[in-house]
Amino acid sequence: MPSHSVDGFVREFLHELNTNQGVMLSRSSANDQYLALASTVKNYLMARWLETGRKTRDAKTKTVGYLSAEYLLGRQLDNALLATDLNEIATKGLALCGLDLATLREQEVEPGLGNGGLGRLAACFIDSLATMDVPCIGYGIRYEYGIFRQTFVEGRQVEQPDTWLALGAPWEFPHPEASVQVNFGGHTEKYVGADGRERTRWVPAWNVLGVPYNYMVPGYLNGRVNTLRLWSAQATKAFDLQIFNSGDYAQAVRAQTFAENISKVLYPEDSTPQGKELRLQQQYFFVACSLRDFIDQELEEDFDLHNLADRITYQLNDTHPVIAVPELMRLLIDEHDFSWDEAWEVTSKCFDYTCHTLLPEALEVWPTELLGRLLPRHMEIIYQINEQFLAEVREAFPGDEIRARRMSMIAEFPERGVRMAYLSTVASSKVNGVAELHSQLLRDKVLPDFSEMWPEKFTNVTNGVTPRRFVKLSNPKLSNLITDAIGPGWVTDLERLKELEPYADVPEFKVAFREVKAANKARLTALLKQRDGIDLPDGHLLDVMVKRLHEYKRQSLKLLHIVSLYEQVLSGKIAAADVTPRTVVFGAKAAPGYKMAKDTIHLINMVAAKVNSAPEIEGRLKIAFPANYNVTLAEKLIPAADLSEQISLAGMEASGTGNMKFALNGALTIGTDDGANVEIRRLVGDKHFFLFGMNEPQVAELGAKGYNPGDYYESNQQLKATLDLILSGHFSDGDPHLFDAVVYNLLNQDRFMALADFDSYVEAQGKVEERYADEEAWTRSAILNVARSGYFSSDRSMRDYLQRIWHTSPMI
Ligand code: 26V
Repeated sequence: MPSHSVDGFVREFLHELNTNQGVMLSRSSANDQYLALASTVKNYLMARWLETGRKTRDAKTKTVGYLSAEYLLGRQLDNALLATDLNEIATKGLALCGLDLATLREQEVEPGLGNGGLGRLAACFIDSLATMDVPCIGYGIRYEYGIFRQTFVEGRQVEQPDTWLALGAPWEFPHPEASVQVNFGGHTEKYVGADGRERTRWVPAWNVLGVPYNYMVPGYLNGRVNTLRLWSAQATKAFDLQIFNSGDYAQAVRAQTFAENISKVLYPEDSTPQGKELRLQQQYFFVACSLRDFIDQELEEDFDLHNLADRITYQLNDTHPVIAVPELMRLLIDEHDFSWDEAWEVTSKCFDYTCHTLLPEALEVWPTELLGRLLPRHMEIIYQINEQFLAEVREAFPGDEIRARRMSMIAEFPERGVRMAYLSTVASSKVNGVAELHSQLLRDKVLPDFSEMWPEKFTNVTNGVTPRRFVKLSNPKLSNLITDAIGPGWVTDLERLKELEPYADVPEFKVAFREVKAANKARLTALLKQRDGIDLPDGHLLDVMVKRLHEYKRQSLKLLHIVSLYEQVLSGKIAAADVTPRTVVFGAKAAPGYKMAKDTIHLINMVAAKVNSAPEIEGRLKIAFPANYNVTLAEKLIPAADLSEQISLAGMEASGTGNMKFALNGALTIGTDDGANVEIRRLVGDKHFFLFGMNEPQVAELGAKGYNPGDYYESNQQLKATLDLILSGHFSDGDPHLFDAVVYNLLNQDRFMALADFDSYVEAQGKVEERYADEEAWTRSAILNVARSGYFSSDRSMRDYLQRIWHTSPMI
């Protein structure tokens, strides 16, 4: 390992600059310098990485195989510097070279290989496992283009490709020599083996290569470096041969492109599965590579696969990787001569499933026509698993044929399709939701028959977030304040934040806490100015709603609140001087095909243009909507926030993880009784959380009774005035119909009951303003939010999975 000294660091850095980038310092670009710096830091991690691999292989313990189609990693450099404790040395060393670490950091384009919560959770989990010294391999896809870059053109979202690899990819280690072949299409044949047993042979029609790219996953100051292995698709030799033989060069090159398309781009939809063939190809591609990789590369050559479950436990991050189940069956039966029962015995011990949603339309169902065409052998195996499972159902519930049909993995309407959540549930040892309420609703509403049949299969693991990235790295000033008060142990033992509780009543601490918040706001102000040309006013309550744009998350409710305040000032119902100075920050990407979400973004931007320049408001209300919300921006935004908006319709947000990040950074939450909000409120205390709106049973009741949003419009004058102002064309340059789709959707349908919760929301915002006016009381609440949120560390989530699901433990 290079030496932990400034001199040693400088030597290493200049060496990398000269030999890797091939430039001398005086001629190097900022990108050269960033790439050399990344290589330098990697060198410090290398020995630990190799040693981790050796140690884990030798110990022959159980590894966690985290299977996820998404990893929303965020920038790597800072995290690597933190894990190696090199920040200070790097700062000094670079300064000796006349360079500034902060400038080089800005060069990095974050790997945005995920859509939102689910992908970010995967990134937090692998960070925690490394920090807790648990062997884990994260498996996924190396998308050439991650989540699109969002820009606004005249207030409308426009998507640009995310070219995260364009300027070099210093964090990855490709291993083409360890490529894996993946087959697709064709048909199956029956034949009789040498032992007289009937066998099946899959005769595929085409194949691609999966090339593994390894990424380091460093634990925090503990010497462990786990691996994230992402697969990239490449054409196989067969394609090259075609080029050689067929003479149709152009056709052959097109075929090559076809193969490489598989890992080309992340699908930006995260709620309505499009049933696209390419997406199914992606899912099978990375899962087939990952299973083969573990067996071939990680296990001893003579390992008896009957004992596979002793060495790996696969976690299915939603249903996206569940095709791994029939794939493992196929490997064991067709390639390793297992009987069906032997194969099922092993397979059913290897998988556990996490569900991340409750929206019925987000549950994946693959048409049998498509699945059968792309993966004929897997389709057969799924039918057979289903048959075996339905026999079990009939035995457990004799005569209840309706139930058996309900529980079938094969849906008959609107077309024949495989219900991937059912397959996941049947094949898994444990099924978990991601917050207490969500797990309960999963049992009661999504999978009631299954939880009745196997009550012990269902469990909850409440999500968490990594305190390394989302406190220590993103909020260094708060981190120092905490460490000064209670010592540094909290970074890996977040429940110790409890020790801060008494400080909520210590005047000097409260002053220092406010200074931290003010400094974080100043940092954000500078960033938004430079990044987006946005001016954040001083002294405002900073009210932040950042998350994917979805109707169920109700960005429209937040918008109605702003428009309502604005309308009251315009119409003279309240004086501008009586409005609490407030800046609302939105950050949100909409799926490119999600019209309502895109219209909502447009509306927010149009309202912003009007409100921000209205002289009547006297600068007391401001909307900021920086484009392209991502992990990098979150790290600056969250530490600056006063108020965290978590306002989904109760029963819709599985957990939320942004809510946890805000609380840990000293923002107060205004939120519904939904997802992990329930647990946040219970832990931080009622008084320090602004609850509003219907709870889940009330939502269900109103839905059953028949919800009519028009009633709320007619009976609530302020709500009416607010919607009428939008309908008048006030925000749409006089075109009164521009936002008809959004407004009439609220008035006529309002599936997520924003109008029903409007009054209660506005009332709760009143309480926010009251508390904010009392600086001491607000600070006290904010400190208590930090002190009482230690439970939401992803280290705790990982401990729960280890004990209750994976039955394994850290390496000693
Ligand atoms: C679903 C789909 C559906 C098919 C099209 C592609 C696609 C891609 C991703 C997803 C997953 C969406 C589910 C999701 O992200 N759920 C979020 O998971 C978070 C972590 O558990 C949780 O905090 C959020 O409440 C939940 O919405």
